[in-house]
Amino acid sequence: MKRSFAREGIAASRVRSVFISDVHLGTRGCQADRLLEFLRNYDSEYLYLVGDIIDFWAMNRSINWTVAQNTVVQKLLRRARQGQTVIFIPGNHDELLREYDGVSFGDITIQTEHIHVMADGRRFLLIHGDQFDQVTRHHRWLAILGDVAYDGLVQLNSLLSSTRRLLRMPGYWSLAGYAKNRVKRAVSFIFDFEDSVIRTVRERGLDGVICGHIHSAVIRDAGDIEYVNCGDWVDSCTAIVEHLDGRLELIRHAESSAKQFDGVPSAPTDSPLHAA
Ligand SMILES: [Mn+2]
Repeated sequence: MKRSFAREGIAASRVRSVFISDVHLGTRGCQADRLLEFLRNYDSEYLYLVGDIIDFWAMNRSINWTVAQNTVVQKLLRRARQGQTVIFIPGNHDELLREYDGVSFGDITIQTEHIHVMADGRRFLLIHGDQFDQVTRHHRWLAILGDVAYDGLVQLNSLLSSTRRLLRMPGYWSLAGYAKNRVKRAVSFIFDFEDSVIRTVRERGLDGVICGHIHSAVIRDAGDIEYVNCGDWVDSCTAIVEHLDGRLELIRHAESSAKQFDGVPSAPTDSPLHAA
C-alpha cells in the first residue's frame, strides 16, 4: 500500500524498515520538525526506535517539550496503531523504560534488544549501544557531566544558527555536532566502541548490528559483520532504511531535503552578495 501525501505533494517512499535513534525528545536540541519531514517521506512495515528517543536525563533538569515533539509521539503511536511493527529499544537516556522489557504501550513494544531479520535473511542485532560505551558503563557521573556541557553547546549553537540566519548565511552548521564529534572520536579511539560492538555481534553469530548512541551515522563493512549506526536527530538528522530487497541505506535528511525544506526563511537565492 503506497500512500501519497497530497498536502506535501510528494509520495512517501515505500521501504521495508526504518531505524532511528537519539531523537532526544524533551531537549532544545531535538530537531523534531526535520524528523517529522523524514517520517512523512518514508512509509515502512517495521519502525525501530533504537534508543535515546526520550531524554529523561535532560528532562530532570529542564523540560523543553514543543508542539512538534508532541506530533512526533503522535505519529509514532499512529504508525503502530495502523499496523506497522514499532519496537522501542531503550537507550541510556530513556533507560527507565528497560524495566518494561516485552511490554507494549499503545501497540509500541519495548525490548531491551531485538534481532531483526532482513528481507535477504541476514540477522542483525538491534541495540542502543551504551552497553559498549565504557564511559557510560563505568563512569556514569562523567557521562552526566558531559551531558550538561553538551546542553550548553546546543544552546550556544541555536544562538549561532539564528545569527547565521540573520546574516543570511546558507546551510546549517552545528557547533555541538563538531565538538561532540571531536570528543566522541577521542572517546571511541580510547574505548573502541565500534570494535567492541562488532566483536560481540561476531561472537553471537549474527550478520550485523544496528545501533545508535554515539551520534555518528555510518554503514561500515567490517568484513563478516556490517556495522550500522543510525546517527541522531540533534545534530546530523540521519536515519537508516532497509529497502524491500534487504539493502541498507543511510539517509541524511538535512542534505536530501534542503531544497524542499521551508522551515527556515532562507531562499535558494541566498548568498552573501544577495544579502549585502
Ligand atoms: Mn545513548
